[in-house]
Amino acid sequence: MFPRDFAWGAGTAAYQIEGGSQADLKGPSIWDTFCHEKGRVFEDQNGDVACNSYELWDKDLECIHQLGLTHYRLSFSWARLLPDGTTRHVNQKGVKYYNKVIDDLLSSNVSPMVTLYHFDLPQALQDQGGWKSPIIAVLFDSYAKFCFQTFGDRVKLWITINEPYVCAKLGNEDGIHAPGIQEKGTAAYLVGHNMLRAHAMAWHSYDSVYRREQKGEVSLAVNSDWLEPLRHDHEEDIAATERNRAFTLGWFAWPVFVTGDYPEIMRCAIEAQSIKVNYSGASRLPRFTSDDPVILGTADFFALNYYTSRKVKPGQGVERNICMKSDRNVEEVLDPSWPICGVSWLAVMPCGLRKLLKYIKETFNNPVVYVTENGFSQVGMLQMEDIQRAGYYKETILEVSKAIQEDGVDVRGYFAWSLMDNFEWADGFSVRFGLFHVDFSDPKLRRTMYRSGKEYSNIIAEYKRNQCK
Ligand code: PNW
Repeated sequence: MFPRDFAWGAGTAAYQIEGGSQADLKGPSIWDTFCHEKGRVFEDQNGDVACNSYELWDKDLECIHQLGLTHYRLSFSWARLLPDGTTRHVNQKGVKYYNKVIDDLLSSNVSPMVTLYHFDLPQALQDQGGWKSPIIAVLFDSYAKFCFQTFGDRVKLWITINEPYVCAKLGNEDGIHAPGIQEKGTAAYLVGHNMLRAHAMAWHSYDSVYRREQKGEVSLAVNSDWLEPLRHDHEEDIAATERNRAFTLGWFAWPVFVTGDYPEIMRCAIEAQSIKVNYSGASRLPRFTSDDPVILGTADFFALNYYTSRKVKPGQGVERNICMKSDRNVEEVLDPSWPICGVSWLAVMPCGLRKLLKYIKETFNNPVVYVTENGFSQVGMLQMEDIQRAGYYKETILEVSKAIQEDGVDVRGYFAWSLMDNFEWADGFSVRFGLFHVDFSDPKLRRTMYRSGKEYSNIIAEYKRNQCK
């Protein structure tokens, strides 16, 4: 059972679906650049066309209607709206495009949730240092204010930044996402820091300038696996789990929801490692100063992206170089009984989501929660009758209802990832997360509902029937 006005959604991100990468004055983003470098993405694929939602938005809207969604989560392409990243030049065609999307949604009773930043920094800003440069917070705030001003009369749910953890680590430590930087043990912390500063500035702008009139809500979307000790009675495994939580969910949620600063466990681990390897530079995990915006309290709800679960034990601690891996010093283990769905990292544990929701309630002072992403992928042979994925959705959504009913977690919505198959970052089109199949070999990019999509639409329809009673 789900509460009244529960949000039933599905999500997408601009670079993953839109295409139109050079249409109508759009500026390039770091993902445009990254994909066109050899060897970055599976088979050197790119998002130049993707699902071509820039031209085929009508088709997306049909999918949304077919599912019966009450909410749709999309992201704005910063460089489509502001080609050089600044408000000096506004691309009116971009404004027109998102206006149409929003208006079409609202006229069919679907509420938009808009993410301002989903991995695609304007290249012009990367050229000036990107997220490593402190000035980015001011530029992001200008972009955010522009969006609140232009679309906030109709958009009431905002996500500033999607998955700062993934941006910081995959983009700047591992180098497997754009901008492809591998400055181990330093850049990711700096990027994360500036993302928190940028998020907080935008939240404060909304709070002081727009909230009273627009009456919306603003948060950032954090991703987290459910983590538990490999051996529940082993001190080291318990400590490793705590440490792992501090370096993932805690890195961003702790400053915003608990103290305004990073988890102490995280700072201590990084400092200790710096000493151990005689690192002489300044503190690698930056400090917030009185010049920074206040971070604590800058979220009107908790936006959680959940995919999978891990068991945790201490790492080997043998790395001699500065890197996040040695700071964190944990090893993640998969329970062999958890089925893998599609990509190798996605071990399915529906009850992990329930446990994580309960943990969030207890750790972050019982916030309003939206599950802003959850999903399962397909790789290899196409399966339209994806019974397994359909089953996972059903089970996972049941776990969300238990979190609400039995654990008292204040969950207000669930967004499946993703509305349709799309450009899955470094995996290109080889990994399919859609509730709709997209035929990328067909010039019309036909969308067809999977069995899992039918399952989800049935769940939503049943909910709506119960509401009417
Ligand atoms: C999320 N990982 O990213 C993103 O928000 C989506 O854009 C993406 O399509 C979706 O999850 C599925 O991957 C992630 O390596 C990227 O653990 C990578 C990981 C997790 C989430």
